Amino acid sequence: MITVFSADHLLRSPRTELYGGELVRPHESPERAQIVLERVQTQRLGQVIAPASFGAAPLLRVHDHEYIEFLKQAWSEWVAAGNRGEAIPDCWPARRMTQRRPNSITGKLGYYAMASETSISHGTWEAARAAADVALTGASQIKEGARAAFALCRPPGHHAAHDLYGGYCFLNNAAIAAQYLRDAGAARVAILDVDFHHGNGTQDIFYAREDVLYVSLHGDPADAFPYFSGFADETGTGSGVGFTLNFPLPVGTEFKAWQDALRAALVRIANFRADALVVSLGVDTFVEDPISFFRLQTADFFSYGRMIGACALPTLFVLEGGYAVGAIGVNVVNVLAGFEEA
Ligand code: Q9C
Ligand code: ZN
Repeated sequence: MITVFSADHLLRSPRTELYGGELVRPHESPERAQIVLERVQTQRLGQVIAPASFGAAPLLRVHDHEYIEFLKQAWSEWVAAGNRGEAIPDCWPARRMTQRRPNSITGKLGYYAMASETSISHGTWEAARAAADVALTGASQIKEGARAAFALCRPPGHHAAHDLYGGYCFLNNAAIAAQYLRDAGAARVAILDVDFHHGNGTQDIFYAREDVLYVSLHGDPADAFPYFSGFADETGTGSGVGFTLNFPLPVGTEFKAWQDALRAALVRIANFRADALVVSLGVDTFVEDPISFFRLQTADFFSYGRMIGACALPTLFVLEGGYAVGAIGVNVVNVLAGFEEA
């Protein structure tokens, strides 16, 4: 399958992540993408192409206009305000407070952030925009009839909601791609999210819709980030009821139990009769992942790639998380190779 990759991901290179009460070197690092790219090349998965530029329109199909303007301006406003570190929110519109948008950049960070680990730094917007173009270029391959494509996106996207960033995400690459496929004529698009974390952003964007099915397997939010989204009783709203399906799974989940949930997820996707499938592909389900608590082994990624391939749907893979950097390339490409073998 074709891989879409942009070296502009390198523009996203913050120095800090707020973690355990310290500012540490970010888990979501540039070397992640470089290692996945190298593995794609050494395993000869297929051609690697650069993205085309799709402009603002497909971003605005999914995200709020003022939110996009905020992302574009945030770093320069932060610097202009005289701050010396990276941009981190420290105040939120919490329960019973107003939801009015502040003027000050510090206020705006709190207004638009769903978490504070994700520092905004020089180049963040440019890298996020490039990642969305990578996903859109992958989607355009599907539109042109490819069986599959791999969007090697960085930064990731599934925590980014209509007007929220956080969880290392700014633009929801998978959601932007799914909406693009709808606009290109696919009547129904399914999104399968196998990242360890619940894709609160993707769920949010499609929560009231029956034309885009969102199905996710993830660490139980009672115990795992994003904590406030991803419970089994979140099933959609309005005409979207029944078109969100969450499988929260406990601490220490092994492949056998994870695979049972995947089987159930794939049954729902088959019944939905999707015209295309978008996979939010995070490999932070790996046993050695430093911030997660599932126990998948390297060979398991190949096995479940084959299960996804057996669905026989045009499939766009969009890279999300995975922080065991030494294994990220092998695990990601195992999913893709398993898919191709099905
Ligand atoms: N103690 C993605 O995988 N912090 N984002 C978790 C764990 C945020 C993960 C802290 C993790 C975000 C795309
Ligand atoms: Zn994740």
